[in-house]
Amino acid sequence: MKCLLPLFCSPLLAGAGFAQDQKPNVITLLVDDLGYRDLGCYGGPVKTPVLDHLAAEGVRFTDFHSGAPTCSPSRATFLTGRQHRRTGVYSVITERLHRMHLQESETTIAELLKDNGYATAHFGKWHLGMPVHGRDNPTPADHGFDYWFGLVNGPGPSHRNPTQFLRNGERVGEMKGYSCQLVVDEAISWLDQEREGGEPFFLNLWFNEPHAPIAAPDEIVSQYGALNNQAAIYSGTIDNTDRAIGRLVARLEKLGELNNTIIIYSSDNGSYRQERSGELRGKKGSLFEGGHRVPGIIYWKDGIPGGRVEDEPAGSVDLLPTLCGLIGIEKPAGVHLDGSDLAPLLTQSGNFKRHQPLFWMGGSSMVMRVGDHTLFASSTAKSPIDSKAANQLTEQIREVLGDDLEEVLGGMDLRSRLFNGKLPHPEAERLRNQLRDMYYFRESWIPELKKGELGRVQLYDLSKDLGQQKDIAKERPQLADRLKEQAAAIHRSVLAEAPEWPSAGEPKVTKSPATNSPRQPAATGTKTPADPKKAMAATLKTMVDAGKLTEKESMGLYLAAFPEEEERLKKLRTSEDLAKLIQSGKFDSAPFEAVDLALKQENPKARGDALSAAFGRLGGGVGGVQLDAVIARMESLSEARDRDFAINGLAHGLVSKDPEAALKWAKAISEEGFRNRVVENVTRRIKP
Ligand SMILES: [Ca+2]
Repeated sequence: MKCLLPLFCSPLLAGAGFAQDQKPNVITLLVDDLGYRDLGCYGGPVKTPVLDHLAAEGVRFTDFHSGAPTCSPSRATFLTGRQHRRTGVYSVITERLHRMHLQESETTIAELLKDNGYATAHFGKWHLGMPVHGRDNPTPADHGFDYWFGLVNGPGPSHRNPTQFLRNGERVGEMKGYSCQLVVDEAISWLDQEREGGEPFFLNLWFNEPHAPIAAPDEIVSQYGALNNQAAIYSGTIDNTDRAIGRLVARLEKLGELNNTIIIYSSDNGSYRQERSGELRGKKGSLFEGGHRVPGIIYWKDGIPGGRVEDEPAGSVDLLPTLCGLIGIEKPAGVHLDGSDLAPLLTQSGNFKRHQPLFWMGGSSMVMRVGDHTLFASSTAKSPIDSKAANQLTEQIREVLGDDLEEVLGGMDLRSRLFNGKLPHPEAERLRNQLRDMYYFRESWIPELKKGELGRVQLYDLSKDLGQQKDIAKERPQLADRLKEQAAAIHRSVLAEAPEWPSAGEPKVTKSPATNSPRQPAATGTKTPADPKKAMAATLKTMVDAGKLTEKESMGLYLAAFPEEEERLKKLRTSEDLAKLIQSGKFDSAPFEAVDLALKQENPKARGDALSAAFGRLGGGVGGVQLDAVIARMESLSEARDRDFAINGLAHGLVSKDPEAALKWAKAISEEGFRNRVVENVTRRIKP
């Protein structure tokens, strides 16, 4: 990193702000799930010399906040300067379940800058809705980006050799390297080749790192611990991203653009690793500080006096109005902006005054920040989440993971682990998906949410209690009441403007899915096709759309029933999970041979996967094997654990063969013990 030092040594040019003839370029760098105590300059354990230098030469905020404690809503606020619910984004978006997306009517930073003569480009994760799963969602191009190289959400299968990138809507295919480096490669190549000379540019780089599933080069990970240590890999992804940003900064300098570029760095929410929130309470997903207090660095050599640490509370909600202030352009007309213009603070050219308190919303709760105080208020809207059922599912997952639990957790608590990355165990992963679906926001809940008023409150004084341990609402009733009234007015204003989305249970197909959607073996139309393959595909598609199966499960079931389809589907090369299944060779032998093959596996996970797959195939009726013979083979398994996998696979197979008849078949099993367990498993699959 020594080569970077000279970059930061040029003297501050005359006068701060507004004096440039040439409008400044803008680069926003957003990382995914990085916590308050990750970066070197924020007292974290990761070596981040590039960001440390940007912070040292710019303004480093100590009290900076993402727009929400989770991805999609935070990103909606980042681009619009508005509370995400006003923009249509209530919660994390999954197109499979949701119609919601960043509404096309919103004015984004990209549109604003484009209207003011900027060339605009987006690189990396999007997660604001894409035209996949039959949705008719706008793309980054519809939100003001001339060029985009992006992702619906994750890079798949991890940060290493990602497969999910799209370039201007076209699938790119598997790429070699790490996501952060590829995102920067593309940005550099855009700078070198795509932009027309002369006009200022806006680059929006939204990195995947350090969101799970994680991967970083061994030589970097080894600086933080063992190569299989999750915390070390996590740190490695942040270090790797710092190096990638270093390459971009170096290129800007080479192009002579660095000093007149506003560079903004932040994270979309807190870390999923509690220790990386430092002394803050909560982490990703929480409305406590650990969920949304994140690094915030703003650098502009020519326009912002640097070398400052700023304690004023601020956040990514302020970015759009701040860019308007710094560049000297008009804010979008007729739009309520929740953020304030930080330019007077940054350029030291006047007094900064926030026009409305910072606040965050999630589920049916709201948090507002005024001075040193944070007020928590829960809405009277009734939550649709069945927490008892959720707890039961969590316990089931714990049981299924058994002895593998510690390894799977990798130092995280179970609940956090369940919301961050797949589980390397088919039954546990199925249960995890079921649990996750329970927590997904349901658009059908919006009318109830809109009816809700603010109810119970908690009050914390951050000046004395940064860890938010002591609720002082009862000690300071007048303050609590006054703040609650203020919060209630904001709450009403947001929900009055927030759009309603029709429930997504009946997907409306108005546009072909984009090329990144794993091409499912699905038929369209409502008529039941006569072809058994198409019929099964249609049934599976319905179950996936209804959230009863994951895509991976549906693909596995389809192949279990029609193994001859492997070659054809392999050629499509559209699903990493499918490729993995095929490469495993589990479907390449006859059903009973596959069982024998599975039992030769010593690795417990591989053995379980293979047994599940083999019995799935048998249950799906491959080779016309009678159910009695399948049960006999299952009974002959001596290990209880093996039988569990077999039962799970068989239930899969039965449901795949004919979801309607699966229960009947299961009930026809003569051996009582197995019958009960298969029936229970089948029932869970068809009525989650
Ligand atoms: Ca995130």
